[in-house]
Amino acid sequence: MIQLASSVQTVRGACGHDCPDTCGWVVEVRDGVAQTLAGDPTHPFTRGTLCAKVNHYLDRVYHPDRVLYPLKRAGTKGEGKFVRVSWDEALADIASRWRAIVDETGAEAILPYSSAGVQGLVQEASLDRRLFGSLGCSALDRNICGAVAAAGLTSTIGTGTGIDPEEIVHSRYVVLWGTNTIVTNLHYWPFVREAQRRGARIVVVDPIRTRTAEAADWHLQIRPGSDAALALAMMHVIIRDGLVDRDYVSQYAIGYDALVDRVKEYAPERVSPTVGLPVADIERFAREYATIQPSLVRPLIGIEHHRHGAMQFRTLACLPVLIGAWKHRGGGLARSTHKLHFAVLDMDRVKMPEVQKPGVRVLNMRDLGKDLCDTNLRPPIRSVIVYGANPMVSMPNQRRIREGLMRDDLFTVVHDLFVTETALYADYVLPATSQIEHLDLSPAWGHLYLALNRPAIAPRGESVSNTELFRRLARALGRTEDYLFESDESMLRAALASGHPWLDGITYERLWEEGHARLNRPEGWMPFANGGFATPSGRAELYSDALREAGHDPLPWAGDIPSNAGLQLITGKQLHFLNSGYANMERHRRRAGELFIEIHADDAAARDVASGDAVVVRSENGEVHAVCRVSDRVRPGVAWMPFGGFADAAGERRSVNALTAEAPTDWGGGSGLYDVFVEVVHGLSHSSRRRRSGHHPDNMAGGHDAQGSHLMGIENPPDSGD
Ligand SMILES: Nc1nc2c(c(=O)[nH]1)N[C@H]1C(S)=C(S)[C@@H](COP(=O)(O)OP(=O)(O)OC[C@H]3O[C@@H](n4cnc5c(=O)[nH]c(N)nc54)[C@H](O)[C@@H]3O)O[C@H]1N2
Ligand SMILES: Nc1nc2c(c(=O)[nH]1)N[C@H]1C(S)=C(S)[C@@H](COP(=O)(O)OP(=O)(O)OC[C@H]3O[C@@H](n4cnc5c(=O)[nH]c(N)nc54)[C@H](O)[C@@H]3O)O[C@H]1N2
Ligand SMILES: [Mo]
Repeated sequence: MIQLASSVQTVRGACGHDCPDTCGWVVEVRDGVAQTLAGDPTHPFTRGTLCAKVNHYLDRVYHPDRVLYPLKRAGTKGEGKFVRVSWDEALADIASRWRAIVDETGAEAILPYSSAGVQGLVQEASLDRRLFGSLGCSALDRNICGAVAAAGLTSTIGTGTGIDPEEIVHSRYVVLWGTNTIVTNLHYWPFVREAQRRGARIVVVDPIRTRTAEAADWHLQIRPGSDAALALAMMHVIIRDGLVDRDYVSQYAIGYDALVDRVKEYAPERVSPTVGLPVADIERFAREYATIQPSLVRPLIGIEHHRHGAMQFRTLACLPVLIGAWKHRGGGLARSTHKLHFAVLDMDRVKMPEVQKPGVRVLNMRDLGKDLCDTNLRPPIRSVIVYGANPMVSMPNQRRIREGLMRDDLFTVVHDLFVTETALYADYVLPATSQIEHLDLSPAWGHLYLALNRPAIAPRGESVSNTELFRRLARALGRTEDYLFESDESMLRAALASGHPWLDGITYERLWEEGHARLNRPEGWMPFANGGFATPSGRAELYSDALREAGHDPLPWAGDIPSNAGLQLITGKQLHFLNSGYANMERHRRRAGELFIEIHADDAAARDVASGDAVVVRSENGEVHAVCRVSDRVRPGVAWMPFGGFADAAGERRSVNALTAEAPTDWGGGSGLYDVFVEVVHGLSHSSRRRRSGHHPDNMAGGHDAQGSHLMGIENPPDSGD
């Protein structure tokens, strides 16, 4: 620690939120109390600024509603009445309930349910995998985010990642394809701007005119779910006009001739109504993309939440192959860097697959409601422990999840910092530490900097980190194996000791001193400049036997694009919330405003609703109350609602996932969250719900939250929202 004054210390850490930026931060602590938390100016990605949420992270740490002690349910499930109990009492009760379940129905009746609420090497997934894995509990397919994108890309290029995203500055044509960089990946924006400054054209493909689309050089407002059709039309033009890199394709790809046949069906004239773009735009986009090199496709996850999500990503991945974009520095495709970190760290040493019982059943996280309510499931789920996740808000079919969590015979434990929408249904709520109260190593999915998160203050109240919780549970269950009690530091050191050259010189001690280090990717690293795709054939697979064998179309395909009488509802990330988080904080709720739905003027007129009207939004699965916003950010036939932990206007904490269904994707195990169609009708208290004006539609930062926005290269910070 750097000693500033006798009792003031500064401690470096890293943000643990589920976000590609994984910012480095510096916490100033006086007498054991954190005074300030600011972006680390030495971190090349963070550049000294945080974001509209984490600027207020200390308000979360010291929030009066923090759960500081174990709580036991005192009312009915969902009612939110709890009493404080000791850790000993809670642990003893949980252990005895679990022992009984294991004896009666086997450990598979217990479902550990976690997501990426805390991202980090040991807090996200380590001792839990060892404990629950060795008990033989049901395993969880954690595929709601990124897995479908990765699976789709992998079928074409053998990986879900691509070039180092920082290489974008060498690109001359950048396609932000289904990603809202300014809102979800803010610290990447300066790199996009730098590319633009050096002459790159920035194109956004998104059905919504997001802040990012507004800031780009060109916005292609595509129909949702039709990206593969657009990519196929581009390939049609590229092939028709002789813009294929024949050398690259013949050396490093397979299936070219089959692709040529396939794209014949996708002439721009035919595709235009499907994608909702003029023929001239498709032609121009294809030609610019192919001829202005290096060109870069940058998707994150927006496209994957559709029933053909994997096929869409697989199809996108054909584009840079066809034009040989991988040969140019800054060219190709750049998506999550998750794999680059986790491939070099020794993750087996952390998760210890060898102690995990093989052959246990695997349940998909998106199916939580379905599985909890399934009376035919053998064994039934009799207990669920939720940590780092808030499925009542974030998983599809909220009504069914609630129905499941209401079951009298379900024993539910939730470990979190707050009594979340999910924790309301718990038998026990156990207090979790915040990121400034525990140790972790923080790999990033948006860049190559690996950071060490050092605890800056002691755990508040009786809160414990995830790893400490699992040690306590193991002890309460009478387990004695050393591997269940390994310290955080020991696991982190072991993970760093993989011997991988990209980790050379990146030691625990160095990270302790410097806070972060960039993986040693070689200067000018271009993973596929000379082929080397990790597919079954070793080449980029424009035609895939593996897909054919798995029962999918072996060639890129547009999919059957959903259509329906209603409005297709896209729900997306927003500035003031981090997934379900921050909705419990007054200032963030105020800035985000009431739950709203944006629809186009034509659709509003057809339904006789106007901006400010209270409306009920209905799908086949459920309904939520919202305020109507008539907006030209959306195209006719498409509606947008913000995803997050809102209390809906009826005050029932219904989230947008009250409208969605479990609907699996083609492959990759995700959910077609955005394939839902809704209707909008007048709500009850119509006149009383006239909206205040002044909220920017994209929840863009303003006022104090815009702090540092000039550094991010965002001009004209919009209105403040309050
Ligand atoms: N402020 C903030 N930042 C966040 C988060 C947050 O909640 N708040 N969440 C974090 C998480 S967990 C994630 S995964 C990332 C996600 O980061 P992104 O992938 O950038 O964000 P999303 O909002 O999921 O989707 C991106 C865009 O995809 C568009 N989209 C939807 N359907 C389609 C389609 O069919 N085609 C095309 N072309 N575009 C489509 C949406 O309109 C949206 O603008 O953000 C992270 N960062
Ligand atoms: N309709 C719709 N649904 C979506 C999406 C969408 O765009 N639209 N996006 C999807 C995506 S991309 C994602 S990633 C998921 C996110 O879904 P979740 O992962 O369920 O959402 P989070 O809000 O990130 O939940 C994290 C929880 O972890 C808690 N937490 C934070 N730190 C710790 C810790 O150290 N220990 C413990 N025990 N708990 C901690 C937080 O307080 C919070 O309650 O939602 C998905 N659902
Ligand atoms: Mo996500």
